[in-house]
Amino acid sequence: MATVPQTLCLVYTQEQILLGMKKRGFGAGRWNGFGGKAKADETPEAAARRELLEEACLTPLDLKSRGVLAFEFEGQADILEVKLFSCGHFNGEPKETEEMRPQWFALSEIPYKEMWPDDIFWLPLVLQGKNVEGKFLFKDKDTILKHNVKIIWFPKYQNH
Ligand code: 95L
Repeated sequence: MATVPQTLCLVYTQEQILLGMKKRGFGAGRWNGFGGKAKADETPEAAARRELLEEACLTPLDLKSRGVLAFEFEGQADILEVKLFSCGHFNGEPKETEEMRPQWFALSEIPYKEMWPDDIFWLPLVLQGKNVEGKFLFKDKDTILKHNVKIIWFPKYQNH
């Protein structure tokens, strides 16, 4: 039984969110945030920056820590511990890579039905400015058996 450290970065503005269509590997065919496995000796922040550059060709200018999500899959010993980040300003232009095809979506038109099924439980909270701590037990990649999401930080003021 091991905890696998991962990162996930949500790139969004007041109007839009950038998602990537995963072209291969785990989660292929779904609109994802940008992220992946942290390397040994790499801080979560460094891993999040590296993955955003590798997967979308963007350098974040205001990376913020937004909480943590734990994913357990039935019958698998490993638990994915995903450190969540967000970014609203970046250098570069979103560019398609081997892994991801990036596309902007209006915040009112997020394609939840083509995303991981846990997203609906926590992404709206993150987009409201809240930081979250979530735990999810999956039966398979389409089926959530148990979920729990807590708000760990709530903004007093919205800084626009
Ligand atoms: N925007 N959300 C994601 O990109 C996302 C959401 N949930 C997941 C659950 C398990 C997993 F292995 C990956 C994801 C994931 N990338």
